[in-house]
Amino acid sequence: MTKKTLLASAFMFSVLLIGNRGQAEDASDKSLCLSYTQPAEKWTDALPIGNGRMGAMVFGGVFDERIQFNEDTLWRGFPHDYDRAGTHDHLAEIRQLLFDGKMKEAAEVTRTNFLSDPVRQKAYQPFGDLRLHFAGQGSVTNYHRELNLDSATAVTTYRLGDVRFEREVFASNPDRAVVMRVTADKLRNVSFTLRMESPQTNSRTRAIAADTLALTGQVETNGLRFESRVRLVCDGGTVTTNGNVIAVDKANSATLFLVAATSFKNFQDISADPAERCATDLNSVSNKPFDAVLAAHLTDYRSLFRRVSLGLGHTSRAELPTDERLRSIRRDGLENDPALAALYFQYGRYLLISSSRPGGQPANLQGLWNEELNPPWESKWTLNINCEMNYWPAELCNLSECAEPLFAMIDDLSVGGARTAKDQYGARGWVVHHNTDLWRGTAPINNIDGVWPTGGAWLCYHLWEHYLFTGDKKFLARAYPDMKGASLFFLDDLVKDTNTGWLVTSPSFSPEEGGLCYGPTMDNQLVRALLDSTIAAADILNTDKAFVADLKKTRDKLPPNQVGQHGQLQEWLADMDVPNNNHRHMSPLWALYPGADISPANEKIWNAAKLLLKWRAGGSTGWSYAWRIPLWARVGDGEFAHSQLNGLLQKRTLPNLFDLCGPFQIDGNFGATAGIVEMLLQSQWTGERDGNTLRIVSLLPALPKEWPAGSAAGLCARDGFVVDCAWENGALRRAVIHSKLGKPCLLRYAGREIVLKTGPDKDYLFDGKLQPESLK
Ligand code: FUC
Repeated sequence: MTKKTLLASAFMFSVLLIGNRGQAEDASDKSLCLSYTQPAEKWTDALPIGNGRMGAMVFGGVFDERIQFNEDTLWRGFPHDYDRAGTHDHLAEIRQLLFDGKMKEAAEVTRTNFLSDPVRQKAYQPFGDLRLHFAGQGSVTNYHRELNLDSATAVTTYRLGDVRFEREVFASNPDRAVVMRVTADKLRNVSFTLRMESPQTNSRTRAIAADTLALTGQVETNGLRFESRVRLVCDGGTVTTNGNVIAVDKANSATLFLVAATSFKNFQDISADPAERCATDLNSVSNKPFDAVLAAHLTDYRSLFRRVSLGLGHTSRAELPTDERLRSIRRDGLENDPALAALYFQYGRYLLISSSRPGGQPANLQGLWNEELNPPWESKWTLNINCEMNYWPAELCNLSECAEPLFAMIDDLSVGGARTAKDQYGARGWVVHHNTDLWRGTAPINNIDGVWPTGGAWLCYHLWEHYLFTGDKKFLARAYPDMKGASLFFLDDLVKDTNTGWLVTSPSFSPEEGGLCYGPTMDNQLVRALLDSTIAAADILNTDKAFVADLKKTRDKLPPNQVGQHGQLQEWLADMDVPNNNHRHMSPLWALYPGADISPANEKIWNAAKLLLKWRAGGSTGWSYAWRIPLWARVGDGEFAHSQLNGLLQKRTLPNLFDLCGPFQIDGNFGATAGIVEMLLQSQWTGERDGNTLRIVSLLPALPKEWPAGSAAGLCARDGFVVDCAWENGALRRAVIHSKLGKPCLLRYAGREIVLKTGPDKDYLFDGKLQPESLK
């Protein structure tokens, strides 16, 4: 495609988009498909589907199909609090050793006496596999496998002789099931056997009816019990059961309904009956016609997915299978396939919708997809970056509801975390360290790098951000006790640094750069953001005046961000940063992104942060590339942000577009999705105009030259704005600002700025110079 036609097609798309705000392209649009010309060989080639609670990986084998599945409450372990008796007895000693500069001794006492019991948390588990063996032989032609992000369906098609076969698989949220339909374009051609297996050693499969298999087991003694059922409904042909195998012979089509459940009720109660849960779900879904189940799935899924569209330009590479596109950008760069960046963005939204829905668990290190009994880092929730990164796109990408499982987890953590606060620190409120699991462990785990008490502060930032985006005061009233409890912990727990007089966390760690220390920059930023947002929340809710006064006093004694000898933002209280340390963690830059405290308003800190960002340079793990995208976007460098997205796709992306940390880890998918928004739209800062504080909404703040023309619709900004925009030749052409809440803002683009007063639920149209255009 020539440059001219490329621009023209982006322009056509923009016009279309502004005329249909928030509508995605037609369902058959291949720009929203991952596609392949061969079945998956490995698990990481298979295609993920999920309904927020169940996940499955579809391999698309011709004669032997495998569908590996998960349910998000199947974990090792049982209710357990992880607090070690006697930790508090060592706190004063550890603190004194740290203040005395005896870091090694402090680390030793901490390692021996201050970690959780047991020292490791529990692992997320694989549930089972459906194995289908199809009759027939001979050469296969026209093989195609795809994941359609607009319909959340994995489809496999091929021809065998003169028969065309098709399999569609999706995970329905309304029907709580994975559903698969097998069809052929000639009658009586669907014949296969079906088994259900599990890597769980204490499990067995049996037929419980002529058309139904049940897999039953228990993860460990006293652990979770689980059950999964699969039922086959055929059109024509015969269904017979032989032992624990179901055989379908000469049907016209066959539909499989798969459900799964455990005995998990909540982190303190595992007394549910998985068989009863499965029976309810299976009877409900398998009595409905396939078309009705599919229609309900599409309505539900599209109500979320179709809120946002993104076009970044299109080249002929977009016609290639996804794995070939990856190989080709590895050769010559993502700039040659901008549509792959857009696909990766929508894939991030797809993965969030598929792995995180109200009522389910939050997306863990692998979302909810896992085939290993011992997954990397137990596939837990790592709170010193990874879990939070999973939720960066939620508000920005118009998927606010998908953050609900995270908020429910924070509610849980405030319960267990209150015990840890009291037992380990003698403090009120609640605390969580750098990891948690299904049992909501809150004590410091693994080693001294687990002694990082600000996990709760970071999590609470998501509560506050949800309020900023939605203006939902009812939600804020629900979230406030968690924020208050997290703040209360720091009121009690911060200690006075004898050298400076500042109030600091101790002991702590700058993730995950040693050694044990007090008052690392990230902690100071996190606690400041927590106290600021709790003060603001109390004010909005008109409550807790005396408590707020205490919070303000403490807040003013927190260490400020500091500039060191090289002009860098310091990572620690002591000025000991090593120039060009390009550690994967960006901890001291938390207040630049995802926080918002570091802004051009404080030039000295702004420049120091930019220097540190430069030192950190490019990414290494997938998530570390991903974090660098929004950070560089915040300092307005679209080129470098794009280079990090390029690095992520070139070096840390699997054939199914899953992110690689070292092993598969989903955070990079989510972080990059949020990062792409940050290049196109920002709303983290406020400005003063005529004595009023206004939200700054910046359009195309870090547009890279690699995306000269494009359009986005349905992206969200704080204070309830939904933004569509289109650009050409690297310049804004049109924008539509939809105001949900009727708040004013300061609309900014390329050095121009206007004050926009809005009414609730109204649209405002602008041209590329921010001149108002009349509404049609
Ligand atoms: C943090 C990171 C690692 C990994 C782990 C799950 O410890 O530093 O790279 O992502 O979490």
